[in-house]
Amino acid sequence: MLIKVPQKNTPAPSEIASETEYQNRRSFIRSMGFVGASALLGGTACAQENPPETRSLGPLLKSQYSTNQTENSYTDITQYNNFYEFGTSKEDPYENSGQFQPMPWSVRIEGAADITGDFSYEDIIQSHALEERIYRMRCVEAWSMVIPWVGIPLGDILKRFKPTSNAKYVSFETVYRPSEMPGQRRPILDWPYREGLTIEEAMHPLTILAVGIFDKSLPNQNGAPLRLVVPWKYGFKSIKSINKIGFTETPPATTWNDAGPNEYGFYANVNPEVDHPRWSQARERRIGGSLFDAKQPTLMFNGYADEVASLYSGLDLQRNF
Ligand SMILES: Nc1nc2c(c(=O)[nH]1)N[C@H]1C(S)=C(S)[C@@H](COP(=O)(O)O)O[C@H]1N2
Ligand SMILES: [Mo]
Repeated sequence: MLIKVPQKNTPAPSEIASETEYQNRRSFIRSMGFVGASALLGGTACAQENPPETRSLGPLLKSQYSTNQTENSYTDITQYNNFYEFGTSKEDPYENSGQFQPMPWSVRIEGAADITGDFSYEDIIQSHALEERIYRMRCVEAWSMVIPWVGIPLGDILKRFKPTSNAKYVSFETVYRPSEMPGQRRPILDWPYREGLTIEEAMHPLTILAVGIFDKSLPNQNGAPLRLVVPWKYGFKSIKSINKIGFTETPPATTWNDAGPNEYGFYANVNPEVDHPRWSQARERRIGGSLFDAKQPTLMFNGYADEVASLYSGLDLQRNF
C-alpha cells in the first residue's frame, strides 16, 4: 500500500526533494490526516489483511533486455528464497516475513554526491517509468530461476543525485529491524546486510532497482519495497529491502565477503570456470523442474557476456572472483 500523497503537493517529475522539503511534506501530509495506512489499520493486521503483493503496478514498459526463457511460477519465485533476515532455509522468508512493514519507506543517500539526504520511496521512484525485465538469476548455491522483475535502471536513479568524480563505488545496506526480521535477532551474519558495486556496474543498463515481480509490488520475502537486481552476478549481490545507498571512493565492505573472503569475492560475477571452494559452479539446476532433470551448463556472466564482458577487460577473473 502507498501513503496517499495529495496530487497538488507532488513534485514535478524531474525534481527531487531536498531533505527539508521531504520533512516538510511529511508533516504536511500528517497534518492533512493522510497518515500511513499501517497507522490506520494498526500494525501487523495491515500486513496480513492487505499484503503488499496485492498492489498492482499498472502499465509496464517491455524491456529489450528480457530473456526469452520460460519464467518460473509466482509460487517458485515467492516461496523459494534467500533472505537471511527471515531465516536461513528457503521457506523461511515466505513463512516469517509477514510482520515486516515495507511502507512507509525511506532511503538515505550519502557520500560523494551533490544531492544527499533522506528520500521517501515515492521520491526515489517518482519520475521513472516502470519496466518489466525477465532476467535469469543464478544463485551461488548452483540453482537458477527466470524472474519477471519490475524495476527502473539503477543508473537513471543514481544520476539524479549527481555523484561526484570521487564516486568510484556504490554501497547498499538493508534495513536493520530485528523486531520485524526474526533472523536479525541472531548473529547469523554481521547485520545489516551490505553490498557494493563499482560505479560502472551500478550505472550499467542491466542493473535495476526492482520494485515488483510480474505486475505486482514486491512481496516482503523478495525484498520489499526496493531491491537491487544485477543479473550477471551471483544472487547475493542483489541486496533486498535497501534503505541506504552511498557513493564511495574505495570498495565498500560487503557482508558475504566479510563472512567468507575465500568463498565470496567482491565481484561475484557468474563464472562457470571459477569454482566455489566447496562446490563446482559449472552447472546449475533450474528451480521448478523435477529433481531428476539434468542440470544445465552455467554460462559466463550468466549469459550476459555480450553486454558486460567489456566492464572487466584486463581484469584477472580467477583472482577477482
Ligand atoms: N538483505 C538480503 N538480501 C539478499 C539476501 C539476504 O539474505 N539478505 N540473499 C541474497 C541471495 S543469496 C539471493 S540468491 C537473492 C535471492 O533473491 P530472491 O529470493 O528474490 O530470489 O537475494 C539476495 N539478497
Ligand atoms: Mo544466492
